[in-house]
Amino acid sequence: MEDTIVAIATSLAPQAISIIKVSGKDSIFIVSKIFSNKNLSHAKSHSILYGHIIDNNEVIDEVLVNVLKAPKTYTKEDTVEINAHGGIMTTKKILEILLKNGCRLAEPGEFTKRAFLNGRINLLEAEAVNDLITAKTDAARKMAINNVDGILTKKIRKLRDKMGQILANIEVNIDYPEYEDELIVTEELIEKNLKESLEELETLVKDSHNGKIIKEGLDVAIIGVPNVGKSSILNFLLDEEKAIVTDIPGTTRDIVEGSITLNGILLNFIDTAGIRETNDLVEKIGVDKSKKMVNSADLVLFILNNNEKISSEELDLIKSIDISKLIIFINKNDLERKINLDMLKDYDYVFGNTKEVNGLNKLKEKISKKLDLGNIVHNDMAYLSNVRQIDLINKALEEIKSAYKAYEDKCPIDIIEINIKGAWNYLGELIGEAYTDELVDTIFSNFCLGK
Ligand SMILES: Nc1nc2c(ncn2[C@@H]2O[C@H](COP(=O)(O)OP(=O)(O)OP(=O)(O)O)[C@@H](O)[C@H]2O)c(=O)[nH]1
Ligand SMILES: [Mg+2]
Repeated sequence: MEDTIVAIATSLAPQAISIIKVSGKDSIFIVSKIFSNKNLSHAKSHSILYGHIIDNNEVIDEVLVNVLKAPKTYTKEDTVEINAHGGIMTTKKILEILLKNGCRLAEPGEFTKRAFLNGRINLLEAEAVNDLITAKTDAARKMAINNVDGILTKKIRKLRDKMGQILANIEVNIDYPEYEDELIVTEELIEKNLKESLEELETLVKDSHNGKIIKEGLDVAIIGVPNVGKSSILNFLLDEEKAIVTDIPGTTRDIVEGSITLNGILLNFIDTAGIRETNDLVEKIGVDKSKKMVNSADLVLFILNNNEKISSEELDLIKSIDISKLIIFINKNDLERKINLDMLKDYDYVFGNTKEVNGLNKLKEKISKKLDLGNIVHNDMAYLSNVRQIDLINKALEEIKSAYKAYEDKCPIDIIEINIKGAWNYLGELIGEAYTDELVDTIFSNFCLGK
């Protein structure tokens, strides 16, 4: 935190403008050393100055410099942003000169890490900054900006305060047992606040499941025996000739992936090798991968051929798939129906072919329904979404469940207190009220350089 750090904030490519960011106590002093115009310490905060970057009397670039004085900056430190002509060589050269003049190269995410350590943002908001940068869909972007803006933090803080209120009351009770009135108030408060906390935590856990889906999307595996049209379906869904299609069974050997957005959610379709017994080593590896995909995918599209009877191998495969994540698509319905539908009487299925949109649109509707995609994206989404957050909120929920049970079982108040304190601590960890250096390093190392 003592060092003045520098990084290229824009990508290294030929582009209109590139920005080199400097933050730390010496940033204004260091940039002044290489700036032609004037001593930047006299510049007004949040002003833009025109001039040149000079190194050993050589003009390196014509630039605009933003001077941002602490504390109203991203990091809460003095910050200077150099807007240079966007060439790769120019940008690298300015970075090199700044390093030579006393800056240290920033680590990934170090600017945001400083914003957190200097108390401008909390851990949830910092994580949301990264989510915003890496958002792959509009819904993911919306959720991230809501979290950057602190909507989620407010929810968590309010809930934590509620627990804090009970804890304070219990303390008074333990310290001054002679105040009987206080005991009655405490019991009423525990009952009410615990119930509310329980409900709110349950909603947060449920929503976090959606948060994860919005951020990461869902995997949909396309499974079936060879030649039923799996790769044709992938290409049709993606509207792109991504996978090779031939009439030779066993064409697809390795997995082929591509994604589309449906109801605002990113669906990652995975085309797989047709499953069959084979002595071909390469195909065998592909078939093993297909089988693994059945287990790891969020949804399985099992493809059958309308023009052929269902084999016992196909039926065994269908039976092995968890029905809650199974959709059966009977492809090639432009050809004569030879499929024995009586074998599918326990299942729901959709007909279609890859020559016309009708059936495949029905398939998309079915996918959307099965995954309940229509109910995931809202305008006011502010959900927990990463593993760390989901783990902590689940732990807090468990503590409050135990506290509520202890209350119902009429356990001594200090037993209940232990559980509430546990939940209160987990929520503190969630927003970064309590943290370890290791955790902070891990979180920010996932950021990109210059953020
Ligand atoms: N008539 C008809 N032919 C289709 C349809 N869909 C695919 N085909 C044909 O079926 C053959 C196999 O298609 P693929 O998409 O390669 O089948 P696959 O399931 O990926 O096959 P493998 O990769 O070998 O497992 C090709 O000749 C396609 O043109 C369809 O809806 N109707
Ligand atoms: Mg294929």
